[in-house]
Amino acid sequence: MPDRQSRVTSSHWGAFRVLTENGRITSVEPFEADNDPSGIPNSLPAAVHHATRVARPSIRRGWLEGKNRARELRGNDEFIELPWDEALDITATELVRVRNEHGNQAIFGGSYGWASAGRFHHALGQVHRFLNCIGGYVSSLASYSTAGAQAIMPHVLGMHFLKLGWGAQNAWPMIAENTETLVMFGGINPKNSQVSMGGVTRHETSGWLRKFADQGMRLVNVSPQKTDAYEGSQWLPIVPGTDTAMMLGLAYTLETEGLVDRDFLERCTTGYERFKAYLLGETDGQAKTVDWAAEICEIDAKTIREIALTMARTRTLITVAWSLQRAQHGEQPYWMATTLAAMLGQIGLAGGGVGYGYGAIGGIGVAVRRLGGMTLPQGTNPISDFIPVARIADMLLNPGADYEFNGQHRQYADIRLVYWCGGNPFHHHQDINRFNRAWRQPETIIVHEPWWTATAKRADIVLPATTPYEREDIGLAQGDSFLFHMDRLIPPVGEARNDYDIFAGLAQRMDVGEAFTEGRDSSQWLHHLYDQFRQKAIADGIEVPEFEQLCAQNWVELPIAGSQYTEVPFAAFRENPDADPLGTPSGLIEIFSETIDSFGYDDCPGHPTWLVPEEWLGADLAEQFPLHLVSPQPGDKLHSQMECAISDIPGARPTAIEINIKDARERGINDGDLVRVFNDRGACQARAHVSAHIRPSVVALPTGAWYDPANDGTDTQGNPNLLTRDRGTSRLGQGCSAHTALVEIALWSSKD
Ligand SMILES: Nc1nc2c(c(=O)[nH]1)N[C@H]1C(S)=C(S)[C@@H](COP(=O)(O)OP(=O)(O)OC[C@H]3O[C@@H](n4cnc5c(=O)[nH]c(N)nc54)[C@H](O)[C@@H]3O)O[C@H]1N2
Ligand SMILES: Nc1nc2c(c(=O)[nH]1)N[C@H]1C(S)=C(S)[C@@H](COP(=O)(O)OP(=O)(O)OC[C@H]3O[C@@H](n4cnc5c(=O)[nH]c(N)nc54)[C@H](O)[C@@H]3O)O[C@H]1N2
Ligand SMILES: [Mo]
Repeated sequence: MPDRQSRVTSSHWGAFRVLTENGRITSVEPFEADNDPSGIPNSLPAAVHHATRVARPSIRRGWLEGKNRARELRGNDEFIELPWDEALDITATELVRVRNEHGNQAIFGGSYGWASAGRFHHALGQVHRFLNCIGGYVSSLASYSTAGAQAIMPHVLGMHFLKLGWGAQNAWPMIAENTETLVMFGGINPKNSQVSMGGVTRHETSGWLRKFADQGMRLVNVSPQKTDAYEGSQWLPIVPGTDTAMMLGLAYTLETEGLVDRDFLERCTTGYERFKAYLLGETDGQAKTVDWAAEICEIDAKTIREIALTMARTRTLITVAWSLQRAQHGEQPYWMATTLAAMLGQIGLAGGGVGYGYGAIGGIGVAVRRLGGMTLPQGTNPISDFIPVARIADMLLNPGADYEFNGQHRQYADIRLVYWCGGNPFHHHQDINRFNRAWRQPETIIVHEPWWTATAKRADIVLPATTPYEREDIGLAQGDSFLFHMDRLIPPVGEARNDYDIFAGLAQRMDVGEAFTEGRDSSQWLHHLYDQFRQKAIADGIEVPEFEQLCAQNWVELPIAGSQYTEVPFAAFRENPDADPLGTPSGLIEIFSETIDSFGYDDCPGHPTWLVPEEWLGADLAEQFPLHLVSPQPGDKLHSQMECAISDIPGARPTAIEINIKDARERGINDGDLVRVFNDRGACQARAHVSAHIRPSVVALPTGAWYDPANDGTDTQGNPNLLTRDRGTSRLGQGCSAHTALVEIALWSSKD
């Protein structure tokens, strides 16, 4: 490795140039082809060489020596550092013990998390392949991001939500050319589009929104936060959790003012009449008038009516952020938005209809042909049991308990060993105090991590993993036209090993070495997978350089940014629904679903419905906890990644919580004050950011802090998940419902 190097690499937040000197990363620079580069990688040099890197394999003393593994000491114990061979022997022996005594169905390997970009060294692919080789594991289904949507949308539009999100949306250029009115529920926040799974090289979202504003498109931002959309947008500061009510008010206007596209409803949808009976109040005695909606969502009735009229008279695209479905009954605004778009009759027209997740990640809306990925085969899992991903604490706390999920009656497994590689559940899971109790249940917890995160600190066996800069890989993402050779830029920090090499060492000790490696080391795998990908791309008519050539060039742009991917979504279906049916039982858009209705769920009935959440500003609980907490994604990083570097910045922690001027004044809070945020579930510290850009009675505390509790359990870093609710969105989706939470805030006093 030369002393000084400058090389482009890829990451979830885009490509950037890394400068190294004497085996250390000294600085980063933007990638030349990116007009709007993310600032996230600026933390990298400090983070990669940070004191919080896990230097050596570490095993918790109480687990090694204590009675009953001293599980209650997790998080308050010391770690003993061991040589790799010894640590791997102990880990393999423990896996064999659990497998023999309890079977593979006692191993939870869902291991949710974003890990790092890079096609081969993707931690989740690695752990799943390994666990499949040793007989399987209980897995997890769907994501924290979109579990509610993933459950509801196949019933409504007949396709997997990810396929819908990536493939059946209006691309940005089509919106620019055709859309006149863009109504954004939850906004389209360029802050979030800095990242995309596997990478996003050209950050386009801000540029498109600016263009939309400049060309005079009407932009409506329906969100508790003004900053969720481009500054020129009309801001409708909605009460969180009430979008379905507002959409019903819009729908009522369309229905009662003769603005519904009957022809579209008749040809392309089923069940409108049953929904209409509800809309007009025939089934429940409550017409969903604009006044009714205004009372709930606190957007005035006149505005709702005016927007409905504009939507009907202009080419309108309704967009819905992913955040709306990370809430109790999160399936409803998703279903209702499709229903509203169907009533407008613009689904299948260029720049019209409904779209999901614009701005949530940078790859959505980009006009790029989707290529098949380059992925390590995971094998098959002999264990069919799974949980909806966000139900992990429920499972660990209630082995054997019954639960419902999307029409299935299921039971939670009895988990004895948890294996986590590439995620940080003590950052991402809701109600951390409850999660702490759940985390005490398993006999053994194994974690691979580059850093001593809150999760690593609470594990029994911690195996230090490399970061992408310490290994060679290929960068390639859906919705991105660039291909990168990601060179190994520095030697492994401390004794860190690649996840692949760790698993190969364990597999060999468990007599499945050959099955796991197939005789290849990581470099051979990389060439092998790359060659497969290249052959397939060439067969599809796309030129891709040979490995060595890519290596020499560092990166190439593939010729896949193309006009053929600006097809109008649902156009063929709209043209002839019989010839081109959707994958729903009726082949049509299901405004009423017989399937969902047959499940008999009162938290997700047969058509879109306003269901009153347990926690919202209209709840009785709001007397005690009068502020609605939203916990959006952090603008300065990806989740909890590289938090160590951010938390070193003076004043950066605890995290800033945005609070309206009026709410701050009522509590004697000034900008910059240290505050305590609390409810019945827990408490954290935060730093007040007093602002006019958030509606009164709502506060926003971004995710991403490394949970670090004081003696009384109050988190000192500002992790919102001390306060969030750990319940499924509904029995249908069982997704994460983090955005449904009421809290109170007080000035911090030393007594606290
Ligand atoms: N309150 C609230 N909570 C939320 C959300 C919310 O909106 N509100 N959003 C939820 C959502 S949508 C998500 S996606 C989750 C995100 O939650 P996570 O995906 O768990 O968050 P990350 O910080 O990305 O965790 C990835 C971890 O993998 C580690 N890692 C990186 N590279 C490697 C590697 O190569 N090998 C190994 N072994 N480890 C590696 C990183 O150091 C990091 O600790 O949070 C969820 N939590
Ligand atoms: N910089 C950065 N970008 C990221 C990530 C990151 O960690 N950092 N994480 C990525 C991941 S994993 C995901 S899943 C996506 C998530 O993408 P989203 O789910 O779209 O993002 P959030 O930031 O959770 O929420 C967006 C906005 O929704 C608003 N909101 C909350 N509740 C409601 C409501 O009830 N009604 C309305 N109308 N608005 C509401 C909030 O004000 C919030 O600012 O972001 C991705 N992008
Ligand atoms: Mo996510």
